[in-house]
Amino acid sequence: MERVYIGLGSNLDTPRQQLHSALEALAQLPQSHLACHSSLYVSDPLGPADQPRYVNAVAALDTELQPWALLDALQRIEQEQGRVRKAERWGPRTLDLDILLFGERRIDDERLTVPHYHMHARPFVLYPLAELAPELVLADGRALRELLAACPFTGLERLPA
Ligand code: A4P
Ligand code: MG
Repeated sequence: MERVYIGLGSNLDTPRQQLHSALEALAQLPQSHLACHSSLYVSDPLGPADQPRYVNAVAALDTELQPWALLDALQRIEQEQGRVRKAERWGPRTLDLDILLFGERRIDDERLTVPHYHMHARPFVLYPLAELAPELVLADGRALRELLAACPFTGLERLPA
């Protein structure tokens, strides 16, 4: 079993409902156990500003799946929830599921970059992750606490449970 952290994001078609459905789908994954998830956060869009605000969260999954099998499963969930991949980078989406961390592994191939390349400076990733694992230290030795200290809680709003 390895502990995986998954970032969830949506800014189209009732984003909160998208995240709740995605969490239910994560709980159904084979060879896996959904351990817990953070609160939901409303966040200002990073990238093109002419898109709705996002709802973001982080989930902790314990899994026997290999990273690429997990990625397949996450992309299937995105598809089932109506994700249409567009050319525009960082554009609006019904559901985005990113593998943030996969145990201590470091992966860099044509399909997967783990740790996720932008997580270190994104408040909508770091603050929810800190709810689940405040003492976390990344494989590169950086402590989550240090990353948080350099990442102001701005453009972010934690939703009540
Ligand atoms: N891929 C590589 N590494 C990973 C990984 N660790 N987890 C590859 C998941 N996928 C990974 O993904 C493109 C390819 O990345 C996949 O085919 C997979 O093989 P995608 O989901 O089709 O593309 P994307 O998400 O549009 O691109 P990208 O660059 O991953 O965007 P981000 O970084 O996910 O940003 N603002 C707020 N407030 N909240 C957000 O959640 N999200 C984005 C998307 C922009 N602005 C945002 C938010
Ligand atoms: Mg993505």
